[in-house]
Amino acid sequence: MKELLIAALFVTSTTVMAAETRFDISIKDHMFSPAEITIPANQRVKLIVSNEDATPEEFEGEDFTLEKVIPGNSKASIMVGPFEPGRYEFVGEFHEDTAKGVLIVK
Ligand SMILES: [Cu+2]
Repeated sequence: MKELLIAALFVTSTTVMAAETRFDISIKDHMFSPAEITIPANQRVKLIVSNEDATPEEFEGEDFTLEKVIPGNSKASIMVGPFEPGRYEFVGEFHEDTAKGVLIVK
């Protein structure tokens, strides 16, 4: 778990270059939508994670190393990969009972 202050420095603008491979995920009622995202193997992709809840959430990889706190009502740009084909689970660490998701890498 990272300090909110530090994490806030990593929350970037959502301006995205057209050439980037980008996937949008939202958090609402402490659940990810979509909860399954299919991404291409062997390339770095950008996840735009929009936290629509008023409370902060921490996007945390279960099967990969990544932690980022997303303050309430804000968006974060998160780079993941490159991954081998497979399933890579992630959670919202602050609400792990409901905030679960998986990257399907093909
Ligand atoms: Cu953590």
